[in-house]
Amino acid sequence: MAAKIISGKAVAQEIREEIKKEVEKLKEKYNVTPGLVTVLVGEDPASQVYVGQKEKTSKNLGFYSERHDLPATTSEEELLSLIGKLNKDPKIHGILVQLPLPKHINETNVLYAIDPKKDVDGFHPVNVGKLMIGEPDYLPCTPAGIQELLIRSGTQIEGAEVVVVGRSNIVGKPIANMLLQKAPGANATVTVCHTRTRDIKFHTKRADILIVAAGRPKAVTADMVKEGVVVIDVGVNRLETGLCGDVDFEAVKEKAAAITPVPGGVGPMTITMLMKNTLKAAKLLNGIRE
Ligand code: L34
Repeated sequence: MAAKIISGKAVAQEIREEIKKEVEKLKEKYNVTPGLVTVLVGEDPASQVYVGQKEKTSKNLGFYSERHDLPATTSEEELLSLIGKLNKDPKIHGILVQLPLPKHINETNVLYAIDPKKDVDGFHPVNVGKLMIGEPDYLPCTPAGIQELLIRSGTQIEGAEVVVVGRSNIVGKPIANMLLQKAPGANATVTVCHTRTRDIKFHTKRADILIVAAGRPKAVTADMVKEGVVVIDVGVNRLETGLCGDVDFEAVKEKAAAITPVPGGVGPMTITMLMKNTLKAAKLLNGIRE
């Protein structure tokens, strides 16, 4: 039996409609317009695509939107100084500095510099810590998108065996943490595999839910999954033949109960969760509680 395809694109659209209505209400009732600034350093083509989508989506939702494209030669000091200004700008509720940054800039310093209240990526150590103890303000966008996809596709998360492949700070570590919380849409048993895992297949074969953020095409093949698994493919690999994920989609979909495609899976959800966080930031910074 072939899998149900979980369309991140469709779910993202549904959530964007919800956000749009809330933005209108915020404007009418409180005269507040959510403001998002994107900062891109350098000319990485993939980053340009993602930042472009973030800017476009924020405009479509009626946000105030600002974009700073800085040359690859920008110094860390210059970037930190820009962030300092954005931290103080009352029009701006969310600050997004697209990663990766050029090698001469220390990423940790930059993430520390963003006001945690405006950290709509959820990457500041304060927000990472709050997530860890189950008191998050801002969930990181890709993991939040994954959880939302699981919930809205009707996947049983509670008590499930979740296996995460990849341990990055952006995806693997936070999604593992989120799904093991004692909370609705979580309460799973979570295993995290990585490059030093002795026998990956041993773990992936046991998964009810398999989340793959390995950064490598066909990191997960059909022999590595059990019948009826739900597969979330977080990978975005640019091959000569086009975009593909980290999962051998064609073969795995014959065994899975449900699977996300690439493109049109997790990617659009990442963008949408950024919008959701920016809306939340606009409320938090203005003391609006609804
Ligand atoms: N600060 N840096 C920061 N925040 C983030 O949340 C990100 N990420 C990751 C890279 N750096 C970041 C993103 O935005 C990855 N990422 C991201 C965002 C969107 C998409 C993929 C990755 C996306 O929309 N993908 C489309 C295909 C787009 C294309 O044609 O390339 C998809 O349908 O999967």
